Amino acid sequence: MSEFFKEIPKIQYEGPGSKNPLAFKYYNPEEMVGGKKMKDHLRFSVAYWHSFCGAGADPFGVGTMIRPWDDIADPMEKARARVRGAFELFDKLGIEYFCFHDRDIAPEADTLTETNKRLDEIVQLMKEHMKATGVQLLWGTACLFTHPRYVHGASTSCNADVFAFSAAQVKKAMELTHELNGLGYTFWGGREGYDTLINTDMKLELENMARFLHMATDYKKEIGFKGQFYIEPKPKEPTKHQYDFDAATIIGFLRANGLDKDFKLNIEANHATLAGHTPEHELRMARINGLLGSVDANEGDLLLGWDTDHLPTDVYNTTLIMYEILQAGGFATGGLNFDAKLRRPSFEPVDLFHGHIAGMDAFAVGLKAAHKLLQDGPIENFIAERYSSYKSGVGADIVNNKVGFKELEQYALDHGPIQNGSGREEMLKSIITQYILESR
Ligand code: XLS
Ligand code: CA
Ligand code: CA
Repeated sequence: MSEFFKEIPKIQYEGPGSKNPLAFKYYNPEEMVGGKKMKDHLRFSVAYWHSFCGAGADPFGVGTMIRPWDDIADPMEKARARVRGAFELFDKLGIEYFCFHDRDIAPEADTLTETNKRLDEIVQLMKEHMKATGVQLLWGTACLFTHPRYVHGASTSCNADVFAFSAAQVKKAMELTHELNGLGYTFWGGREGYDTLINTDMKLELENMARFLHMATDYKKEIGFKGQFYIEPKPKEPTKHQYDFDAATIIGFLRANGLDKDFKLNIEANHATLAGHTPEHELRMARINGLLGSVDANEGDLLLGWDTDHLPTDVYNTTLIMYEILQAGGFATGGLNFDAKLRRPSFEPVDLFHGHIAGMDAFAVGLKAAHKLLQDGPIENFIAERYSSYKSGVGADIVNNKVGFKELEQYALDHGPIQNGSGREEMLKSIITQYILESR
């Protein structure tokens, strides 16, 4: 199956001693970690948009990426070639899931009818490849942000015609996802936000966003789509203020609008840092609220203030991400979707492989370290001890709701000086470093 990436062999696990850049050093798909195969813990997915469509353009220059289908002029012929190229890459990397936006897989035509026809054709082609390879769709989504009609947003647009068109587009994208047995469907609020409040009816926009999600939930039931709905937080970019700012904001929004039973969160690492949080903060917030669904596995560049979507290589991050995933009991429908792109100067096809190998190895290290940390329990034991004052005495009375301000005042009056213990952050970080280095 070497049509496009002819020079690239199937990527094998060669172990930490290998010097072969086109081999895994740590990701060993069949290796058992805590009774489960590494590949089943990690559930890697490729993002169609970055890997097969993104050209590497930036505000100062045109695209640089060289892709094997570049010379194909006809847009539908190119779309078909991309499908074949995508499945070749999945096979060579041993990746079993992928994600796409409707517009990634088939170019928009002049009319909605013609656009949908194009989508149907590509989806049939994908279906054949999925059947032949066993690769699954982790989630589908609709691109409600590229076309100029979405200049003011989609479900939060000031223009009702745009709301209607967005509904039509999401309806079709849900049908396609259903047709492909997608495990999930993601709502990322592309331009659902605002640039300035002096031209914005924030109340109506938020109400319309909730209406839109209710319509989607109704339609999901109507067509019998059993996949998981996700909302993906992001604080800014493209609009200055995105309504789905962060996990806490979305959880509040879902609950306020009676939608929390129908959605989980898709947490993207780079979006977390844009919101002023760590990825593990966002995952923890979702987890403790029972809403952790899936992960867009990438990382930002902390020296830059925008969504750089790097392939993840920081093993400290991957460890803390996997720590949250394992504590949530692992992925149910979700996975680690590499919503990540190559740097503009990394423009050769082989870089797609180097980038994914780097991300997969980094998550393999993170998985093993996180698993061992949870097995041995140095962090959980420390936390349990740190909060042990709530296990008995006045602490137990507080958490069992047995006391109020008057009883607590009496307690404070009756007791001597307060003694606190150290938080031991440095000691704990040193333990994590040790686990990362030793768990390889
Ligand atoms: C953009 C988002 C987007 C979603 C899917 O920043 O990450 O790619 O994941 O629409
Ligand atoms: Ca994303
Ligand atoms: Ca991003």
